[in-house]
Amino acid sequence: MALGKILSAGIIAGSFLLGGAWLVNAPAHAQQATVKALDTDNDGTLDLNEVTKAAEAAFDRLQKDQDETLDRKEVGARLSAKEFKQADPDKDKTLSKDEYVALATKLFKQADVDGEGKLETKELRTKAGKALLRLIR
Ligand SMILES: [Ca+2]
Ligand SMILES: [Ca+2]
Ligand SMILES: [Ca+2]
Ligand SMILES: [Ca+2]
Repeated sequence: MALGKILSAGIIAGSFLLGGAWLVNAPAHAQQATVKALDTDNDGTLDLNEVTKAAEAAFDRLQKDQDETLDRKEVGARLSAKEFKQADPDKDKTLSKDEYVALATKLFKQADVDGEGKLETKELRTKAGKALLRLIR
């Protein structure tokens, strides 16, 4: 077999392997799927407008008893006890929609390391970015 042929066979086998690895890693891409669903203008990043809308939608979805606030139970694993406390400045032990959106906005600003007003994939992988995604998906 000519060297060229062996090489190209190797490259083809290699790309099959890479393709397989990508499929195996698919759950890790769930984050990208989330971003895609929230990225309404399809520019590949999340801006504050998109994040705010997603936070409001998540709030409506989570608050099942329709009392217009989220209690610890409704928030579930999205926030730790400490995070919940910090997000509740009026200390009524529930989060209003304003408090929920304010928290999302705060995390957005923390995650936007370069401060250009958009979160890219890399920034969504930071601690604040992950916390934000938990909150809004
Ligand atoms: Ca966008
Ligand atoms: Ca409620
Ligand atoms: Ca509150
Ligand atoms: Ca950014």
